[in-house]
Amino acid sequence: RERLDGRPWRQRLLVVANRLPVSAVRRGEDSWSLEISAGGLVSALLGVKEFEARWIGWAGVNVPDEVGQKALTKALAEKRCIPVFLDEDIVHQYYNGYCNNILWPLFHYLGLPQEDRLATTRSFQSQFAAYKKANQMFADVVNKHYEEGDVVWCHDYHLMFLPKCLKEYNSKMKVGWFLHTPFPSSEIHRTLPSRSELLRSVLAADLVGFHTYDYARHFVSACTRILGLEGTPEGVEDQGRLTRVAAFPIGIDSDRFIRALDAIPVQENIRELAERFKGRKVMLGVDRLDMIKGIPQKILAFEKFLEENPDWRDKVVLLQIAVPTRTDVPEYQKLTSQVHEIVGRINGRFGTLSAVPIHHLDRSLDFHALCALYAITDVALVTSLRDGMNLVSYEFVACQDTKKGVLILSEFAGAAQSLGAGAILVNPWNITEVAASIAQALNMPPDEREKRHKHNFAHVTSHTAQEWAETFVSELNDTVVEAQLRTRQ
Ligand code: ADQ
Repeated sequence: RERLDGRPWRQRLLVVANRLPVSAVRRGEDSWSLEISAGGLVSALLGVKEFEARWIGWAGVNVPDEVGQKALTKALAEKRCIPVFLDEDIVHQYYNGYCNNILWPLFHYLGLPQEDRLATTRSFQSQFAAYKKANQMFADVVNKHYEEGDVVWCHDYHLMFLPKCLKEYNSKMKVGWFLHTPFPSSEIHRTLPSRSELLRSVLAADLVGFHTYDYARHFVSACTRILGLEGTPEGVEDQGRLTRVAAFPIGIDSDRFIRALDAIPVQENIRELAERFKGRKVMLGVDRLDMIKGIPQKILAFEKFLEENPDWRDKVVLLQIAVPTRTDVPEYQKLTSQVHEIVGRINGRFGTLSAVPIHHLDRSLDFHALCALYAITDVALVTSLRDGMNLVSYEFVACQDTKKGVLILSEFAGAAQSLGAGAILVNPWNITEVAASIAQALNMPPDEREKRHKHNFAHVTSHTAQEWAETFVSELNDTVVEAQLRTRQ
């Protein structure tokens, strides 16, 4: 689209997500330093240049005083970010509680926490109340900054209550909602005490998007079975109003990764790593340290492989890079010690004075270091127990055009539906199967590796983050226009 004066017309896109794509550190009473932070959604939207995007979200810090809030708002404005200020109690109940203790595990098929199984428990009710309150606070900020013609794109399980709040303010607002996690089978969603309220609220959006058709289908089934509404090929219908439901598989900014491989620091890093691991095949895992990523299962499978293949013991190394997340949650602390214990045991068992089979790092890597690691890897291991999509698998493929390494990928990651033909698909719970697939990957002849890589590379470079966002927003625009036409008829 163009303006009358020939300049490109960029529609304003209000991206609403729990976290802003920056980390804020307070330097003084009225001064802040800001840094762009990593994460799936951030990586995806960084590549979108079509819209004039503004982010609305929580800055991840508690700022109780007005001076601090004003200064932070001003600093963020330069990065086109608008903060939602949440106090500590709300964050505890809404974010740590309802979002991460209830919705996150449930949507990944890990069930509800034991003490919250009964809808009547006080903690559940107060967490849900805080969730609604926080969503209302997001809605207030969106409403304040909304201008006619804007598109509002709400993200993820943190903000399922937001579409309803926004439409109550302004029924003409174009509202889309996208879920980055899986949407589970309706049988799982049924166990959630607030199941109906959340579904009804999401249905207030004009367009509801998921990574895969399966998740979209599960959502429609939940609406038909739990709410008794009608599911159509287009979406869900409620008394003549249609909410469009569809799959929009996310991608990455593949050019950014491909270009980075030519950068001098990456080239130097590649040379160093190649020298360090000379004579050994490199296997790589890059995950947030979360139970859904199946890290203990992956390491146990690697142990089984070493057990069964003594000839490979000094010829292969597994590099597991795990970024700690939610470090204040006891379950996550338990996972960290469990992983450390298994790694220690395996290194003790199979290590020699000169080398250990597993290098495990509890930290985040910068972009260039990550690209270099992806590029020198022979086999990437993605063994999520459930994963909405999994962008690590895409990033690995983007960096492998020289090496043509093999991707071992969990069938429970959304990415299995797009990269399935090129990857070796595994059930991450079956350690014997994963161990066998490691042997298959390490012994794969070059022509088969090339064929598989070509398939994946074509997919990753053509289904990009830009395309994902543009498709979603243009469909949201069309959906609203169609609905208006239908209402007029
Ligand atoms: P995540 O669960 O965060 O995202 P993923 O899609 O793999 O999972 O994205 C992780 C991002 O963080 C990648 O861009 C990766 O490069 C980066 N990252 C991970 N570990 C890192 C490390 N050690 N150092 C540096 N960077 C690291 C959620 C859903 C996914 C979904 C995305 C996007 O859980 O299923 O694919 O959103 O929708």
